[in-house]
Amino acid sequence: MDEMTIQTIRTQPFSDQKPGTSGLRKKTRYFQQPHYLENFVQAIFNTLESPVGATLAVGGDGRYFNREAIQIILKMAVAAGFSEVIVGQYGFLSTPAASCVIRKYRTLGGIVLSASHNPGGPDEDFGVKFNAANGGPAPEGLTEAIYAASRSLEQYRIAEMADVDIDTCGDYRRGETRIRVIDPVEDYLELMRKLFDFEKIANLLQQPDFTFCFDAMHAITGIYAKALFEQALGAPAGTVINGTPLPDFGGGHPDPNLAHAEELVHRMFRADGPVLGAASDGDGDRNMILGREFYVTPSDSVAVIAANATLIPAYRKGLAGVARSMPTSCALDAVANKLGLACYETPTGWKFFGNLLDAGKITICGEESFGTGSDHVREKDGIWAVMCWLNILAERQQSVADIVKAHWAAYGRSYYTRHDYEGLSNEQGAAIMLHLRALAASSEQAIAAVAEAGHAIALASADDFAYTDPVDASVSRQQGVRFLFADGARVVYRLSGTGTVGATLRIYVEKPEPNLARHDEDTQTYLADLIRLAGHLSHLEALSGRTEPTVIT
Ligand code: G16
Repeated sequence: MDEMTIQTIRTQPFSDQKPGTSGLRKKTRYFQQPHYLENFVQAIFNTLESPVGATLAVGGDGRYFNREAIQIILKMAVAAGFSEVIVGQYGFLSTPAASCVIRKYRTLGGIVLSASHNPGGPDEDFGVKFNAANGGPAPEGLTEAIYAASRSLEQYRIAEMADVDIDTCGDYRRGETRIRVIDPVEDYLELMRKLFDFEKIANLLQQPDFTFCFDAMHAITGIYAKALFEQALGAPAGTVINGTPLPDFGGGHPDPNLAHAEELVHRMFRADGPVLGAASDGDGDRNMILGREFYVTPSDSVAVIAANATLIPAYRKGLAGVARSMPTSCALDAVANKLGLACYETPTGWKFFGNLLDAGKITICGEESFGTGSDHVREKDGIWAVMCWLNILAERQQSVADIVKAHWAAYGRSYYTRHDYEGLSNEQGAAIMLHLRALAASSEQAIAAVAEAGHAIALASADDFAYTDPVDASVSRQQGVRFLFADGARVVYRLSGTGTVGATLRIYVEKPEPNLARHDEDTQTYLADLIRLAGHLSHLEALSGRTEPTVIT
């Protein structure tokens, strides 16, 4: 056995290591400053009950600084006494694949390096998340404990050892620790085989009139999509575009929405475009689904998947229940109502689904922020969502648009949009939320503000969303201010928890439309009155000087 020298490095605590909606995200250079990453990793290790003798999973989305960060984490994991560390080859593991690996090998948890859909590069973003033994994002209690540990940290421990060859699969010994470099795709592929009808999907993908385009946006899903769609399922080579993961995502913004997945959108919105289009984000947990000249909102996507779940082998026996985050549209509720399923409404953040999934209360869940998933892992899963659509298309042999329109006819359509105001100062963001909270707290003032804006429909209620977890009774407050109207319409406001500079205000606007004759209207036009009202209620222009959103989804 090699003798390992463990160094104890004295350090100062950083006061800003509080994880956001999904882990700690900062500018890459900020993460690269001396001791910053090390402090946070040590804070995680100090919070775990017993790293000694346990197994840890490590991987990331391949963005700039991924490789260097992994070597640091390996050295610190050796110093912490883990008996085994499982790391994806090249340092790759998509977020859902990391969740799959943590669950399959029953590790104590995993460190996933990603800033998700945020751009990567020396001047862009980097991030570190810790996932617990269930494979899911650390719940709030754990992130709070990590933050508390980071604030009093005076030293960290790191092994003096040669870098591990993470480009070659195999076992490496460092002191008492075995480091296993594994194929990042294999375990995930095996899981997909258990869930879906590979034969039917392969037949669909080989039909001459079925065309499919998957945009990996130069990010991590390229390796998964090529192995799954092109190799295992026989889709023609070239089905996966932008399929090589690059440290800077080719200079792009790896966020699968209509604004950023430009190449895919360009291919899909033409009369001879592919039948199905899909994209995933930096770390592979988000997805966007498109049909030929047709956009499926994430809120509709999860509703359609839930409504058709019994066509998919893994869900043939039906669903235990479903869940959506509060700002996500109520399309899923309509499905749950009709099918007699429980539908839970959680705060934004995948971590809130973890308890419901672990307790067997829900099978499928989703968020407006391009996240869809099920109990197969404890993260949202972009490739899984695409596989659901492929399986449903293979069974129904209809176009994406026809499936969604039939869905609206059966369950009603919920017109839905999100307007983002990026790049506000923290003060502007805080002022807008402060004003909205006060307004929601006084029904008299809220009713007056609605009337002043000339809105004809009565305000039914307004509040700042608070959530009591039905499993552990923990309470999360201030999760978004909502104004609910008598016709079922909603306007919701919250600040993003995933940005790295300033504040981003998100305004979510929704209105259910049961009348089939009104299902073919333009979303922004249909919702124009509510969008105007949303600006008025928030005093947006007065408090931020803004009149137009930066991104509309
Ligand atoms: C993260 C969380 C999601 C959440 C999203 C929205 O996504 O995992 O559950 O819905 O952030 O974040 P924001 O606070 O910006 O609205 P990801 O893909 O960035 O990990």
